Amino acid sequence: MASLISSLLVVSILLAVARLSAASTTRHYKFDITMQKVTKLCKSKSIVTVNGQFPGPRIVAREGDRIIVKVVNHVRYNITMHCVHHSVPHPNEPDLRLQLHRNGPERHDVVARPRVLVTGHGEWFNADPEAIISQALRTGAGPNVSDAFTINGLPGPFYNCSKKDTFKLKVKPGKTYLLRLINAALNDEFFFSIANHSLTVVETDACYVKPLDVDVVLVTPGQTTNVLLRTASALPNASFLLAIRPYATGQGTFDNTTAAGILEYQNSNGRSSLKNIPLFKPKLPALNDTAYAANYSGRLRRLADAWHPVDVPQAVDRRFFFTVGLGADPCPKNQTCQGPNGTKFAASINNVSFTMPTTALLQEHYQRRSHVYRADFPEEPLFFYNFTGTPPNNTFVEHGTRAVRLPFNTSVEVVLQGTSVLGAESHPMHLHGHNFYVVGRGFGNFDPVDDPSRFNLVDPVERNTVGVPVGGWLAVRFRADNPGVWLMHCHIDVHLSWGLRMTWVVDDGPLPNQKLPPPPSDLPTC
Ligand SMILES: *[C@@H]1O[C@H](CO)[C@@H](O)[C@H](O)[C@H]1NC(C)=O
Ligand SMILES: *[C@@H]1O[C@H](CO)[C@@H](O)[C@H](O)[C@H]1NC(C)=O
Ligand SMILES: *[C@@H]1O[C@H](CO)[C@@H](O)[C@H](O)[C@H]1NC(C)=O
Ligand SMILES: *[C@@H]1O[C@H](CO)[C@@H](O)[C@H](O)[C@H]1NC(C)=O
Ligand SMILES: *[C@@H]1O[C@H](CO)[C@@H](O)[C@H](O)[C@H]1NC(C)=O
Ligand SMILES: *[C@@H]1O[C@H](CO)[C@@H](O)[C@H](O)[C@H]1NC(C)=O
Ligand SMILES: *[C@@H]1O[C@H](CO)[C@@H](O)[C@H](O)[C@H]1NC(C)=O
Ligand SMILES: *[C@@H]1O[C@H](CO)[C@@H](O)[C@H](O)[C@H]1NC(C)=O
Ligand SMILES: *[C@@H]1O[C@H](CO)[C@@H](O)[C@H](O)[C@H]1NC(C)=O
Ligand SMILES: *[C@@H]1O[C@H](CO)[C@@H](O)[C@H](O)[C@H]1NC(C)=O
Ligand SMILES: *[C@@H]1O[C@H](CO)[C@@H](O)[C@H](O)[C@H]1NC(C)=O
Ligand SMILES: *[C@@H]1O[C@H](CO)[C@@H](O)[C@H](O)[C@H]1NC(C)=O
Ligand SMILES: [Cu+2]
Repeated sequence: MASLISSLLVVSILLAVARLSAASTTRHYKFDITMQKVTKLCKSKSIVTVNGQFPGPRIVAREGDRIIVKVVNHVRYNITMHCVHHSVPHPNEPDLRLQLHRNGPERHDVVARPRVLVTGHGEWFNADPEAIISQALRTGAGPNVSDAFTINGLPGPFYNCSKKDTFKLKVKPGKTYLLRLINAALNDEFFFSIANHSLTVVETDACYVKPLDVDVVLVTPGQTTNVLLRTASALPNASFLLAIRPYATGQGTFDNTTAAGILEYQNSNGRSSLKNIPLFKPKLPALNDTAYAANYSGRLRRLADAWHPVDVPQAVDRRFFFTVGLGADPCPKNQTCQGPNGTKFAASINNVSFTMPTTALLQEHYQRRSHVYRADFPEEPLFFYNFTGTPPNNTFVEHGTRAVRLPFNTSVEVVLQGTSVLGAESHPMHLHGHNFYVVGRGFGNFDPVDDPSRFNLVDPVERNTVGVPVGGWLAVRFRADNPGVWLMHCHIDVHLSWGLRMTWVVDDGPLPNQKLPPPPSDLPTC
């Protein structure tokens, strides 16, 4: 099976869901998976593409639509299709207008029809990413880092041979734009900023937040963020760089380069004012600016009012305490390993490194044949230590396909505790099938006595991917109201490959619409 890495790298399909109720339609797409020669950073190589495009094509649909995609794989790899699914509020959506209108008269006049601009951020590898991941899994070391970052597939002026490969965001003065930021990178969290322009965060992972004015946005792999960009009232005789560079917390080497695009003002005739001169650069936080990251994340609050009711579980049925972090596997006898101290890197939750079964968990669950997983995932670590202090001298992980089974509608609290085993690191944890509310966060070890009293149960940010602070913890709550089998995992692809994932099995509810639908009748049998 082709690893997630290459498919994620090149097949970033943008699914724009406009949330406007209208008669539903069926939309047909055909995807041909082909190799395509691409030249970047003075080097050419063949990459896996959808319909020859990099970044991949966009599917546009409205909520309630039926999308049928016919995928034909013409390449020699097995492919995992991964849809970077994100919702873009329709410009006429009453909800969006309402939110913006209530943000004061200054914003009132300009946002009747914000233009939606999508910027996907990713990495570029000169080498074949398949070769990189398989080398890493073989040697047990960290994978080679990327050679560049990209904005909508373009690295920009700070890289060799890339001046013409620069993303241009063309805007007009005196307008408000909705910028959709998508981190489609494998292994990098990004700071994003635009010179001389502040941004207003209005939505994270398709959930509204209280408008937050910032100069720099932090987006982890798997996260999406909508920001409003207000352009200067008059045509400035200047251009402005927009840039991404990583927020890096791990101990290994990382790609510390900067991808940039240009915010280019145009007059009403569509002509640029003065070509790129002068060009202002944004100020980005230091690569390890954890204080900024914590402050930014801590300020996000869900929009909570009569129009946007918050449904944070106030009472909790099941509490879980999960350690998330790195670990090691012994080196196989006949191999030489290049991981920590001659071992192989691994990663785990509660010291269980997830083994992906070869048969589909959802299918096994539906057919009530649970022999591929055990519903005994530990509710807490088997032994407690100073998680953010000196790590234990045995860093080996266990392996297993273990799940937590939850009755329908269970209200769940999970404390995710980062560990310092083989280096503390920020882990952007992603839950499938549900959103969660981020009710608490902090540095050091979670204190079960004092910390819960400070939980925000009023307007915590709601999302589906959130960074566990480096050397710290995070508390989330969600209601298990979506029957099925759902992975929760770190969205750093290398950590995911090393096993930093587990599964929730959510049982059916009593009502007909609370049951897992059967698989399609034409599902191939194995
Ligand atoms: C692709 O998947 C099929 C079926 O699981 C398997 O037989 C085949 O070896 C895989 N091919 C590659 C190149 O991994
Ligand atoms: C990874 O980097 C090392 C050191 O630069 C290099 O020798 C190796 O060939 C690279 N691996 C791949 C798969 O490109
Ligand atoms: C970029 O080009 C310069 C000058 O040709 C060269 O010295 C440098 O090694 C190149 N950098 C990369 C990353 O290829
Ligand atoms: C952009 O900001 C810099 C300082 O960060 C300032 O010197 C410059 O005048 C600004 N340019 C414009 C066109 O606003
Ligand atoms: C830009 O230059 C034009 C022509 O030189 C001038 O009329 C205009 O006022 C300048 N705009 C700003 C914002 O300085
Ligand atoms: C990036 O890393 C290289 C190599 O480790 C180092 O020489 C360089 O100074 C770093 N650049 C920045 C901006 O940190
Ligand atoms: C961040 O990196 C700088 C330069 O490498 C270093 O001096 C500083 O101590 C680091 N800060 C943190 C919080 O790790
Ligand atoms: C963020 O920083 C500001 C200014 O330093 C401070 O007032 C605020 O309390 C901080 N917020 C959080 C959540 O850390
Ligand atoms: C090492 O041993 C394992 C199991 O004993 C075997 O599957 C594998 O092919 C061997 N690898 C090498 C490089 O000999
Ligand atoms: C590396 O392994 C050796 C032998 O198992 C052990 O004595 C040593 O303490 C280990 N070093 C580290 C840094 O873990
Ligand atoms: C855990 O380790 C950290 C870092 O060494 C230390 O500051 C903290 O006091 C320790 N906590 C406990 C409970 O021992
Ligand atoms: C590992 O830790 C245990 C308990 O903390 C201690 O008893 C043992 O001596 C340590 N072993 C080594 C090799 O440091
Ligand atoms: Cu991680």
